[in-house]
Amino acid sequence: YGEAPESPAPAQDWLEAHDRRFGLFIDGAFKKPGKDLFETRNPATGKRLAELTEARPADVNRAVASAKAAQPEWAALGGAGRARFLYALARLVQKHARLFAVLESLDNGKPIRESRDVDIPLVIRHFYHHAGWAQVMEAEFPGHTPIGVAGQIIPWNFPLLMLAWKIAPALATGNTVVLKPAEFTSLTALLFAEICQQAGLPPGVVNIVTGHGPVGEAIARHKDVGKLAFTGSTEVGRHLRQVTAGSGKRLTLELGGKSPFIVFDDADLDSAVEGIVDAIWFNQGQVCCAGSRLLVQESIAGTFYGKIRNRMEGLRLGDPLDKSIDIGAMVDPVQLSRVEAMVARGVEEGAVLHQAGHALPETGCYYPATLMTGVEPSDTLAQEEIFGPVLVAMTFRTPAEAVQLANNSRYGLAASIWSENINLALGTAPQIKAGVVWVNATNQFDAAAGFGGVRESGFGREGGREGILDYLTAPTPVAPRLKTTK
Ligand code: TXE
Repeated sequence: YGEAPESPAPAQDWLEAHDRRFGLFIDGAFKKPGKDLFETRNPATGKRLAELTEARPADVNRAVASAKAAQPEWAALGGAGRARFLYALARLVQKHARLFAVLESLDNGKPIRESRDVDIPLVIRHFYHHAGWAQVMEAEFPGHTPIGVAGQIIPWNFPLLMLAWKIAPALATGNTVVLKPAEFTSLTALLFAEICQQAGLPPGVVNIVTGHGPVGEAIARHKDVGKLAFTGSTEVGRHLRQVTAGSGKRLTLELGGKSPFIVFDDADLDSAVEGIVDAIWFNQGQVCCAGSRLLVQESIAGTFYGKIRNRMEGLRLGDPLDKSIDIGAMVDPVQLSRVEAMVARGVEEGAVLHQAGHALPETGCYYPATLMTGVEPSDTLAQEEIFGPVLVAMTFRTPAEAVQLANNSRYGLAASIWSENINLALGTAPQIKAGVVWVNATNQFDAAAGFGGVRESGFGREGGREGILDYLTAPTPVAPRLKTTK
């Protein structure tokens, strides 16, 4: 790929072609930009990228009405008919992969290496995978029916990937969609709307409405939305559960996490350090399943911390479009100050701060790779989601203590175990309360595997068979006919 920075030109050209002002995508067409606009900025420079429309309640009503009107015909196409569109969407994202990757990095601040090699390829895979499901839908799920209109609200940490996780299974199963991207990162969703037009997707099957929290809430409350899928903070997830209670809506929530990363004394420590890089410095730690709580066996803690600190110094932080960068910008100044405040609080509570000596750029939302040691299990740092490049370390003596510490959390999204003793690793894994447990690995995602949490990390699964079932209504059981004898 070469060493020169990736050029922002394709994304800038695309933005210019739209005069840097976007309307809502409803009923297969872009509406004129509204009167109430808000800005989306590049967090690496602070510069404005574009203005977006804040949807009004009437817009949400129109989007839902369009999705509702389109749904019966979309379902009637049958799985094979819908698969053709999902394949077309996959191929078109592939065709415009570079534009998507650059736009994502400009809007979100993530390193281009990640958007290019992780986010966008996983998006494409997700659409291909669900095209496959669509083709076998009737054979695999006889008698199941789509729910109808799916309302979908997504966060800013993996903007296009979260869109794919939501839209692909909904379309495969015959539902239609009203999706709200996060206010900080709506651009790739709007580019995706154009892709829907290019694919010839029938109007109303996908609607994209931009705006802040209240727009999401209007979707959640709408009587014609039969299913709500939300990924975001635990606080908003809890609120949406209350809002939808008693409405008969199906709900799936993918919320926060504080995932343990457990290192036993016999682990391959160098591999485990690379695991840490992926677990907590990937996407600046803004990952729901980030391995943010390091639990390390006491006898090797000193050695392991030394290795981590060494590796931290080797990480490169800076311009997200620079192809050699490991750590880009955090998404927004508010998120950055939230991380700064939590680290300051941790230091007040007695934690020891180790930060890489990166030269931080003068402008932009940058935060250095950070390790906090001397943390107690009950400390704020050990309990609250930080959602930044901050690893919080604690020690344990025995496997039982590791399990007890791992489960000492209100969350349960993911966990990672490192040991060369496969019996120890596989014996420990099922004792951990989490939606997924990785062994000698971390942050492994696949469209074929259901992803989701337990406890306050939410419920429902995205991906795989379980993800499909979350968008279907099970057939009504028919009572067996009894033979009657006269
Ligand atoms: O999340 P919000 P924020 C965590 C992470 C982060 C914190 C706050 O700890 O620091 O949450 O981030 C929409 N009704 N995660 O404030 O507000 C909102 O517009 C309906 C973890 O950005 O939950 C956006 O589209 N929708 C997480 C989406 O919800 C509402 C990823 C998420 O934003 C709404 C993001 C309302 N009342 C943050 N209020 C993960 N699990 O990966 C807001 N929204």
